[in-house]
Amino acid sequence: MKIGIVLYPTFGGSGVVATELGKSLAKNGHSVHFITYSHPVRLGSFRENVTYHEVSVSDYPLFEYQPYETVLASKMVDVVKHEGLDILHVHYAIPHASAAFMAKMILRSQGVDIPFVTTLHGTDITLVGRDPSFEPVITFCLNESDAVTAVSKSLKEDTYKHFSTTRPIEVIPNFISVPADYRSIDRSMRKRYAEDDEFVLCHVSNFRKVKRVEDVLDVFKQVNEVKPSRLLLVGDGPERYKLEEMCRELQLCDRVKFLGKVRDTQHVLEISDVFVLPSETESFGLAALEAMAVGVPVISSNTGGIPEVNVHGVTGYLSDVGDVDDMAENTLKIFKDAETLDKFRQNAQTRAREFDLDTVVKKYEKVYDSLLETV
Ligand code: GMT
Repeated sequence: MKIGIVLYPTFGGSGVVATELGKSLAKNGHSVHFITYSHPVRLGSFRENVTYHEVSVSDYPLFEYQPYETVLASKMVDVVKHEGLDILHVHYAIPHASAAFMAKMILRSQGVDIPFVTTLHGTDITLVGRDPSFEPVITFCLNESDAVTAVSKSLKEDTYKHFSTTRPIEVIPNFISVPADYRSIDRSMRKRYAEDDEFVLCHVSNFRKVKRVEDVLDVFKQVNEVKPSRLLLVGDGPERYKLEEMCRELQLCDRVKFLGKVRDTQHVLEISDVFVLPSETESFGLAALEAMAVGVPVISSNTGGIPEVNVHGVTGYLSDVGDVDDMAENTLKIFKDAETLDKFRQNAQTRAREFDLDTVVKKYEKVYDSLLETV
């Protein structure tokens, strides 16, 4: 099959899912064409069956805002026609679904029929998409997509709550390729960040308000007062200055390390004892699943799709959004003794296996197959 994948090329979850899906489809023998504005961060170098098509918007003085969506739609038309694509799969509704609809209509006028799948990832529905400045376009695109998928049951419900659509939405969760047993992971790098008797807490995100990274610092402060610990913060974004200042105020600078954007977060997760995800809303929480895959239990809020991933008292703990005292208490429960920590580690990795990459990728292939049967 020849598949066009439209995505954000950044560190964000939707881009990671789209890139890993494309890589896996290419491994399965499909011809995959990534269409976006820069080289996707998780794509890596040259690989079989993968082509990258760059969308580049020229800077004309008349435009106060560059018409990315128009250029993207034109690029889709071009790639579909000249590479002979069978299907388009767009990740994150804004503006990818409306650009896909436009491309589909242009192609139809030229006698080419192509179905497009829209995968909803979270903020395209729960935060940005439901805003009146986007809502009518998103509703229209949901209704016009040939198939719609959402990454959790919670996101599917949110979509029906916020948009007037009755179209079927299939839940296809985020996925992971679970590496070797966590006990065989080389943790020698840990020495550079923590003493043997200290615990390592970790958080990975884009440091937007919705992630509530300040709660991570509050939780860390409380935990560190009882059990000497270190905190590794991975990522960057609008809240970083504020958080660095908060660190100074809390006098935690010697214990907290801001690592910035890291391409391969797995290695940081591997040397961590607990992953903290206190988000305000989170449609799935891919970052938590990535932590669990290397045997790291999760301390999280109980919002959105997180309870579909993190099992309370088994793979970590869930607390109400903003309840940092409960999160700190739960972290200390996990750190109680070596046996308890190990049990949580084991449970986390076992649970992550339920989101196995190959099984989930087959679900997307099934969606493509069913659409191509009806063309
Ligand atoms: O977390 C973000 O803000 C990035 C965002 C994205 O679309 O790039 O992530 C969303 O999609 C991920 C992949 O499906 C989900 O695992 C994240 O939970 C979701 N983020 C939110 O809902 C806030």
